[in-house]
Amino acid sequence: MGVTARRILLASTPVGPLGSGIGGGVELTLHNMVYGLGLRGHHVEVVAPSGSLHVGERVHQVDGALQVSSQTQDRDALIEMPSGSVLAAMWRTVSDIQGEFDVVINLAYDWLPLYLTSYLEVPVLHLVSMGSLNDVMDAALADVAQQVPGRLAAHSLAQAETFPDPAMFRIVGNGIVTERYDVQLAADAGAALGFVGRISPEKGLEDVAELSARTGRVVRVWGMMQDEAYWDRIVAEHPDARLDYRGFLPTDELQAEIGRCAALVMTPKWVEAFGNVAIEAMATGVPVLTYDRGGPAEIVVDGVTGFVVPADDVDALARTVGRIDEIDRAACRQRVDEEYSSLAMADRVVGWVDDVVGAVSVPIEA
Ligand code: HBI
Repeated sequence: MGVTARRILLASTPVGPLGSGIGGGVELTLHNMVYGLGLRGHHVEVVAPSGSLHVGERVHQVDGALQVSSQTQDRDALIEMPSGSVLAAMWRTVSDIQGEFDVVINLAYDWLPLYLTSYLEVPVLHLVSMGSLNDVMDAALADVAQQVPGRLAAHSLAQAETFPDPAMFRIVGNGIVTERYDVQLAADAGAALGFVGRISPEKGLEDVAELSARTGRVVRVWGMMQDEAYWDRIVAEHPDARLDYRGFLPTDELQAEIGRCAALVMTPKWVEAFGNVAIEAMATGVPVLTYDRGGPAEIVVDGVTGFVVPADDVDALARTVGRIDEIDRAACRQRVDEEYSSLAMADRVVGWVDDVVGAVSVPIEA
């Protein structure tokens, strides 16, 4: 019997058009879901702010004022809806076309889609992209969990645990298009370490500088220079650190550069909901040295695909640098192929959809 073809509508983030990079990890997640679900024979369309790149069978491009990022809000921030809101217009489109779909999966970290969940005929699922940020969102998520259980998913247990009731969330991990990553089974002897992430305080670059100073290893740093003052302060405070800032690279170039590193270092100071860079590095065969905090600590298999040390313990991190050669780089890639490929993620998403939508919709011919 053929696989049941699902007609899936993905509602993107309202903070920026697809391809602008403003949506950060959500863009990577959406692209990967479209690719994996398409590979499995499902019909996927997207609703996104106008100016978005084409992706999937069709992108419904919606005009309107972009939403302010939740990350800039504090805990008691009120929900802001700009006049001419693109988010409101996106969900008017969702409502207009809902009859053509078996399910809508929302990727926006916003109040409106949550509130609309029980007012649409089509089942709406929410893949929550960040940890708990403010009280209004926490309450809206709790309302959805109470009204229609089973509709919320998170990328990692650590992310779910930032909310009052972690049990509200199904954990679905994440995935990347592994075909875009070339595994490099050997690094140059004494090769540099790598760091990938926005240059911003929550990424803990001061610990990376400390690590470089203690081990004498060069750390190549890739990422958008979001906070120049922060960077300058770190360089000034760590004269012995050997940090080699290499700017922001698109995925295809970045993966080739990461693949030449001896290991990727992750020193998150906040709870990363997932940590896509960990699976991107492992996909190129590169072990990951990370703090036991957030998503990366659930991705790295300690001693197999890298090492997990107590959070903020730079000494422990420095000791793992001397153990990098214990890791089989092929095992890093294998772990990604098994757990974090587009198909593995798509299968977890379809399993979630099946549990919510249940009955068969349109069988694909065998
Ligand atoms: N803020 N309001 C809002 N909505 C989003 O969907 C959103 C955001 N801030 C950041 C963000 N999405 C993504 O960059 C992260 O979820 C990865």
